[in-house]
Amino acid sequence: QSPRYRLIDALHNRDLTINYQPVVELKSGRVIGAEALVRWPQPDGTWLSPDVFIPMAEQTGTINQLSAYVIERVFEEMSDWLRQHPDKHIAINLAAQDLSSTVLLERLTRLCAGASVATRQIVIEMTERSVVDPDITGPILTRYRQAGFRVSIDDFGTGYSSLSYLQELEVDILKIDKSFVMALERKQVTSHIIEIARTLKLEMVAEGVESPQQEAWLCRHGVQYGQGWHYSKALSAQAFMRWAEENL
Ligand code: G
Ligand code: G
Ligand code: MN
Ligand code: NA
Repeated sequence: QSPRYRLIDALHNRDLTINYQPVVELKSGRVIGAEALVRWPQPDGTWLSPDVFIPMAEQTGTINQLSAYVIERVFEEMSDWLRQHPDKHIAINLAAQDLSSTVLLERLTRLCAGASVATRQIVIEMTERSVVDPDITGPILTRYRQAGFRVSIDDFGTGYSSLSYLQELEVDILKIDKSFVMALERKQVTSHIIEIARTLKLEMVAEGVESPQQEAWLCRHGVQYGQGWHYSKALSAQAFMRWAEENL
């Protein structure tokens, strides 16, 4: 069976699970939300990494189905929690192809309304590299923001965004890629990225925070939020909600 059909089967069987990695305010350690990360459990008990099957889904035209599934699961698992914590958010990763039409936007809007979750509690994450054609993606992102959703640029610094391009896109949040957080020896590049975010008045989330030293450096440089193994790895919905109760 081809990987494409295995994925379609897995979606029909609801085999894919969602883990939630806490996002915290760096200076207090308090949870502000989580990033939803999809996992594909295999028959032998291992997980297949999204780094492997997301590109495959993009290439075989199954990404829209996968993203719709992820969104649905997030609402099943997290809408009660979001309603109970109206100041917290869940970030959902979308691919470029998801942003070529308003189908998912309409779906998300309906899900929020049906679950009494505020649209600002859902953050759309898209990697910098997925904005292949800003002329198409830009207007759709604008529609998301008009509907109240927040938009975050993922893996920032690994693509080719220029300042003017970012200004045009009107995003809310920049996520500093973990490669920059890990290599704080390349402090100049990281400082530059932070400066760009500050200039554009964007919120910043640092990814891959693994040590108190990294946390202190980021705090000192004005980064407000972070996620990483220093706080928690990605957890099941139940485990995340327990973790969050301890870190409100
Ligand atoms: O959690 P992990 O480090 O294995 O994730 C690997 C990559 O897969 C990350 O870049 C993440 O953004 C991406 N990813 C995880 N879940 C999803 C998802 O539901 N949709 C999309 N498009 N990408 C995802
Ligand atoms: O969306 P994105 O590609 O950034 O997804 C986050 C990825 O980073 C996930 O694959 C997750 O497992 C991984 N990750 C999360 N926290 C850490 C961390 O502290 N260190 C490292 N090396 N990887 C992390
Ligand atoms: Mn992400
Ligand atoms: Na990333």
